[in-house]
Amino acid sequence: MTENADVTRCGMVSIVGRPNVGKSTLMNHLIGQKVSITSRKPQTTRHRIHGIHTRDNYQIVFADTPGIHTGQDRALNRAMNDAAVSTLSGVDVVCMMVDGLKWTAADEHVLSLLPANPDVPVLLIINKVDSLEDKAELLPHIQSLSERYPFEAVIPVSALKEQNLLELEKALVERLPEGDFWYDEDQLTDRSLRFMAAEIIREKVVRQLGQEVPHQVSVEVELWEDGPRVTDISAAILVERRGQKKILIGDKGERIKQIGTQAREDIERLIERRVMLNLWVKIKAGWSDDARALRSLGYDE
Ligand code: GDP
Ligand code: K
Ligand code: MG
Repeated sequence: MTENADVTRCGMVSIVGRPNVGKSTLMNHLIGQKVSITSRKPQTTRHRIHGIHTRDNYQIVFADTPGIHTGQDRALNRAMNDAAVSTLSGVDVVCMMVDGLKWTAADEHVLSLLPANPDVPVLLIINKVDSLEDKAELLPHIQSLSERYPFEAVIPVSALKEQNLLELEKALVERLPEGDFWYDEDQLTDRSLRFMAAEIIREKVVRQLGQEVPHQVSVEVELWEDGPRVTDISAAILVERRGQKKILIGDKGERIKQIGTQAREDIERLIERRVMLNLWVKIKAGWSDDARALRSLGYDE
């Protein structure tokens, strides 16, 4: 296989599975201890945390699902449901992880949450192969699970003993889209999420306007405040000219309102919190200081 050194790949991978199959262990061993320490802080469980694994020409962003580890109480099913469903959308690859040859009702439940007609690759990771008593049983097990769901690939690993992790990485990377890295190469986890929020807003601007406003549009998140119930975000959409600003705002602010609504919905999905999004349009060139808050978009309390 010849690799073009200039091509980079970057995308998001979510790993779903019942508690204790080894999801966190895999993240730790791929990314490093720092992420696991960070993600164990209780306050981080409110947000989706991303673990970032960067090599020369690829960056795998793992979507961690803290909600899936919430213990044995009656809320477990619901928590698993919520966490799994939220990480099944908007990612590039989905992995279901199981523990060796074990198959429980909770595994069955996770399997039932996988999309019937997946539009992204779904892989099966069979973890803890180091502790298998009878390795001959692995193949029939893989075959029977493959009959249950159209997994694109089945990859046996040991997260703890770091067995077959390179093959897993390879399987993930080849399914990621080509693109620039989202994060700095030395960043292990994403705490601010500002960059992705800005990208979401920019995406909505571009989608709303098509060719009318060329790509000089940039977005700057100016304020991000996590309140007890709502995250307050103010962002400036920076354009070159007064005419572009007018187009962006639209008739009676209709366009900027739509951009704000769409962006807010996506940001809420990303950070799993309610968001009050305040958008401004500013002219980059700087001769005008008439930027002002156009609308305050968000939930009515
Ligand atoms: P999670 O709940 O899915 O995040 O599971 P954890 O990562 O917390 O792992 C649960 C338990 O399984 C821990 O005691 C791990 O040490 C153990 N474990 C994880 N991966 C492996 C593995 O590859 N082999 C073995 N033998 N144990 C593992
Ligand atoms: K655990
Ligand atoms: Mg865990």
